[in-house]
Amino acid sequence: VVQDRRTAVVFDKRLESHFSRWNVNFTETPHRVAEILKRCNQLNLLERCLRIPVREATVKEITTYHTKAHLDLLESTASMNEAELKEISQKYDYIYFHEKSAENAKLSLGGVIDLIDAVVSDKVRNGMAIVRPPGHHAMKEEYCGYCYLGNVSIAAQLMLNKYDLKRILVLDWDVHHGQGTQYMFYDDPRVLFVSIHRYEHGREWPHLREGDYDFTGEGTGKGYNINVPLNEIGCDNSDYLAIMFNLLLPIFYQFDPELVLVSAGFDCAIGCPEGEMMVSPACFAHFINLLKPLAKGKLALILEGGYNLKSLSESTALSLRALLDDPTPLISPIIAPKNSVTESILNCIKVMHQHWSCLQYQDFVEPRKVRAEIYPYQGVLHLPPVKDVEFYTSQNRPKIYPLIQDCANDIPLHTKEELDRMIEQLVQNTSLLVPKDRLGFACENGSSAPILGHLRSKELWAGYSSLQTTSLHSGSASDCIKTSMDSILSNEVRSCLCCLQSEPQHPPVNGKPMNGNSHAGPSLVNLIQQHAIDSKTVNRIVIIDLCPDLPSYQDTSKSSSSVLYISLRVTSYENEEPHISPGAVDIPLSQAMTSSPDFIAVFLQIVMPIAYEFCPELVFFKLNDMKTLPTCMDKACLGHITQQLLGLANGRMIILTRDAGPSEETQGHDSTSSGSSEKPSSGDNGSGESETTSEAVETKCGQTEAGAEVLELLEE
Ligand code: X5A
Ligand code: ZN
Repeated sequence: VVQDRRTAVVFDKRLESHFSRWNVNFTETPHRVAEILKRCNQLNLLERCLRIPVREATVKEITTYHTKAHLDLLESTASMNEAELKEISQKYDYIYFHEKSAENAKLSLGGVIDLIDAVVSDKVRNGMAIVRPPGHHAMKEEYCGYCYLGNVSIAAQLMLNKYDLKRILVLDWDVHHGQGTQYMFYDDPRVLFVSIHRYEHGREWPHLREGDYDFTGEGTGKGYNINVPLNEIGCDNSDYLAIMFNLLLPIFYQFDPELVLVSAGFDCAIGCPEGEMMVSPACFAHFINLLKPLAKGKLALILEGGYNLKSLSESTALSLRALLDDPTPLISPIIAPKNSVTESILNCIKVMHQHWSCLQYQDFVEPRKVRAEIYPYQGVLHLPPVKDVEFYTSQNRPKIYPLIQDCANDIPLHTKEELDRMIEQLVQNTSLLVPKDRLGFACENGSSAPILGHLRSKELWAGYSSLQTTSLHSGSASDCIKTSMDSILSNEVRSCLCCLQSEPQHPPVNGKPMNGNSHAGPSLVNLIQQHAIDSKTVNRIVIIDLCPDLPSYQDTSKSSSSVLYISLRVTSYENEEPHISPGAVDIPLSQAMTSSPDFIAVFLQIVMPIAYEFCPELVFFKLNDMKTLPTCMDKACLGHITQQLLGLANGRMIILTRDAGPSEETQGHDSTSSGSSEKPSSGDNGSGESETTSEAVETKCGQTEAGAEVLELLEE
């Protein structure tokens, strides 16, 4: 039942008992989980979650990956004295043994398994395991890199077995290559393993050749192992989001997983001495927001690394908040990724495009070149092979130094003090007030629009006790838009559904009103822009228009940096030039584009980076109705991109839609909607626009369902 599904957490005091006796400064310490829990409690997050207890994993579970000898040896350390513990620790790469290590590892794994099982079996919606020791470096018969047992690899295998899953996505954003997980599923197409890691052409631990981008899986698993090597330190939000938008998310949406597991190491976060990367804590909430529509929201985060206590705890807390559907905190506008990151993305596309057709979407955008700077990857298929680099082997691998010294040789980008100050600032930002969880409705002529009745009749709101709706008083169409803006900007509601009966504002083309409509009022863009200026409360607004009424939209009025208009439209004109003006981006799509993954790829690779660069304070999402949407979009697709857009502007969004009554009445020929649509209404199968809208609204509300789940509700 919908209302019972919530966010689960796993944590336990007992997981704070093992540590390195002979190096008290060892980075993998009990303070890590203690600090995380402290921060989560400060933000009152744990009380909103369902706690799942830890328990020791069984022999049977552990030996789904590891050998019995591996387990026996681990267990034998429980009764060793300090000298013995120290001696055996030295045989492994970055491993210490404590008499509690075996217990901690088994409890941690048991908790992870139960958490993921609860997510798969629908007992909870999503969850996070705040556990240690981590697991992604543990191999079949080798402890490695603070890991003893493969938490994620074993849990994933158990889910494949128990529930006969066909597709699990494992995203490993820990800053180190998750080789333990990679080895486990290297030839298994049911598990798409993706690791983004500090690599530096093999100079970074664990120095494995197989951490590079050209290790793509083998046998039937070819194409299902993706390594994104980061070849320099200092990678930040822009670099990581470029990797997500341009490479990974399109593949994830095409893969269409049934379960998403994240090996969530926060050692790529700013200030971590191991990673020396610069991802801000709030950025993890954005990653999660972008992953949430997948797998009907079945998403579990498993803690791996993260060694700057302040940024670790903040990043983890904000991740948990994202799982709980709090509004996504704003991040600074993104910029172009570093050259080395662009090179890695291109190399990944080069080896992946034959496996993933979404990476060939270039064929569907007409003309081929939308705009040079937003479309930098055209040369991708003709890249020269990367130069051969020397990799470390177990023979010539550098000597193992105490951890802190491990990165002391590198020239830091910032001093420790500078980093600490930056983190402090970021932490303060996230404590700022977030908008209320309330949805406003504005309907043209204030009618109780059929669309609302339709939403209610489908019991879409059942179980969403926290959903607060407000009917906003409004009259004309332009009134509706202004009222919606006002109530969002005054924090009365977070987002709005704006139902119009017609398209009141036709943007003039070359100064002339369109569609034979004598209405010569201001264009939609101008109306929004003028109201933003009048209200003085918003600087940047983005309008995403999925159904521009005009064959070639061009706002000839004065352009403004305060409003960015992005339109996507299907065109039959092979060589039509896109219309680019400072305030508008027009993306013509070829009619050859027929599938949602392709559309989503275009959306992710073009619209999302531009929007994240623009950094709006308010988002307009113009859908109108199903008939005027690109036919390649199915309804789930609409829910997915709505959810993606919610990462912007703290979730402040106005959906502009047309209300033409419930679907029963709109079946067959429909004369109530805009006469300007020239597209055939094929592919709509009579489901009508109301359903489209309700799904989008549902997703937009950030309530307990992802878009795809709602779609199921709708389809009964
Ligand atoms: C889980 C994890 C890191 C080992 C680093 C060794 N392990 N330099 O982050
Ligand atoms: Zn790590």
